[in-house]
Amino acid sequence: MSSFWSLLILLNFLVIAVSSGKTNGHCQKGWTKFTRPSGDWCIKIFYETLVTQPEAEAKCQAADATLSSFQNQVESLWVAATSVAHIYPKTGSIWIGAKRTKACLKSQLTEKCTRFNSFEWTDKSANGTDGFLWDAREPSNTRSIQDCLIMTIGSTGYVSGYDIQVGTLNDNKCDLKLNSKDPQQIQGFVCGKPPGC
Ligand SMILES: [Ca+2]
Repeated sequence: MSSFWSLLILLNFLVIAVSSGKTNGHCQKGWTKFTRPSGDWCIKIFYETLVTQPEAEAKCQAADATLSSFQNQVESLWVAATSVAHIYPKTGSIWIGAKRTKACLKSQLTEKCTRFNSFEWTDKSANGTDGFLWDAREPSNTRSIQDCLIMTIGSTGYVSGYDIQVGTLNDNKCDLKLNSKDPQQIQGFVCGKPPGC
């Protein structure tokens, strides 16, 4: 675990170094800048339990933002590291901006519906598939109702009771509400917006 934490601390410094460099626009205080092929993007994690995905999206929009997608694993690692440091020693999940594609509604993983086309980013900024770091058995689309996306958060490799690796993605139902004793309970959501908004 010590090397895990060292990596996360290093990554945080790296992101701070990158985000404090010269760029086109500035993110508001409390938002962290990432540079994407489509332009700069500001991300902030909000911590709140018992929010559904539509509620999280509405809360992001109230901050002139939207649920943030992941351009790549620098962004997803940063979200994993920052949120685990905030909720530790608790574990849980964070909503991110992605939806099951129309073509793969009701579908489990097949030759046609893969890890790279079963979901699409919704923040209108991220593109490609580098940000899809799935748990080994996800997206499972259990009971064919898992149309939204969470990242599993924790410091122990796997969240207790669930065989899901921390820092990886898992599809789940959009109105997911787990009680406070559930190790996978929603602990927050990631919002994103362009600089200057
Ligand atoms: Ca799942």
